[in-house]
Amino acid sequence: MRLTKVTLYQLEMPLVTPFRTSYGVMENKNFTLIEVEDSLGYKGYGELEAFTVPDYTEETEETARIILLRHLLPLLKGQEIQHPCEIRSLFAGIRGNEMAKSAIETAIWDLYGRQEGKSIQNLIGGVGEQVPVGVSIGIQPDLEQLIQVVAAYVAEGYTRVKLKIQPGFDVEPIAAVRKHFPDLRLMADANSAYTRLDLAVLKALDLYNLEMLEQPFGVRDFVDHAWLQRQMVTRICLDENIRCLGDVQLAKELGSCRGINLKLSRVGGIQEAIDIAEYCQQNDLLVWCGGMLEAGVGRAFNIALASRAEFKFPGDISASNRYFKEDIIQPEFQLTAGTMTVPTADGIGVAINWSVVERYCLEKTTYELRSQ
Ligand code: OSB
Ligand code: MG
Repeated sequence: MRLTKVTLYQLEMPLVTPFRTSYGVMENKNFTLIEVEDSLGYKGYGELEAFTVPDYTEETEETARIILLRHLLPLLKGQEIQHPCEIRSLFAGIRGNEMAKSAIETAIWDLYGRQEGKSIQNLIGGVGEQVPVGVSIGIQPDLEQLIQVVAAYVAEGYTRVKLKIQPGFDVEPIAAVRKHFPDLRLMADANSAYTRLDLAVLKALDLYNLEMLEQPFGVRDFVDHAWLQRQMVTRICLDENIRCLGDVQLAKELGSCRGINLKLSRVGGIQEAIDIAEYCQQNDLLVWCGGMLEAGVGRAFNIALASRAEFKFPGDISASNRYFKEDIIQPEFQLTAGTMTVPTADGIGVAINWSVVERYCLEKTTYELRSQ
């Protein structure tokens, strides 16, 4: 394929409920929908998932758009692409900026799938019709509301619940949820809010039969996480630390964790995500699919990825209506008996709902890739 044009749709979509983590509160999902087009007229779609504020990772939706327009798209000019697996090496000279890379890499996978008449699931080696999923729940104003929110998601059928924690909202909420839901598959995500000084609080979480404790320490703290894992029974899982396969290998060698939250946008795209999944499988790390509050296009890639055999734990992949009043795709993703159905049509297997895109679009930018 030879790409001719890339269109960026900058969107702002209100979340149905604000999402609070230890970083702060998100009320909208600001992201860019990427459309790539080739010389035969085929199109493909990807999402740029970087958040508005550089707290979760260094990239923001703005910086990632700049990297994309000034540094990544120019590398595609005049390129004859045989297969999307070539994109990673094409971008290798640009350091970091994984979410910018992933946005365009995934869009090219979608275009390739549509051209070849194959689904993303099929192209990347996924199997099965359904993937079991969980839900990630933001920090709530009080314990009563927390229990209500958990009860509502459990009633909907989510098979695993992740609670956001932070200093002052940790052992108590976990204990309360565990008391109300003795058999629930439960885990906690601290989003880097703790340090070594909080050992007593973190060790207290060992009492609640948690599936995992996600990212208690800072994003470079491989050594501190290893120190903590040696003292905790609960499986530690890394999220923010993991940007590439090398980070996973480092974590494994040091013993920093026993689980990996894998987000393809955080590791630069599908190719790197597959390598990480394979490494985790071979090295006894529990790998599972995380989320970035994606809209439908990003979600479609996550579902396809989570259908690979290495993924044996329910992902942070909830239904469209858990995030948005209306999604940018048709049909929307729905929860069926605690699972999401993997699309089987060409590419991501869902159509763009253009009236929704138009409603939430703040700005549209077109980039021409024709070489002359
Ligand atoms: O740490 O996984 C995280 C959302 C925003 C920032 C960080 C995280 C999250 C989630 C969302 O947990 C999971 C989802 O998309 O449902
Ligand atoms: Mg996390």
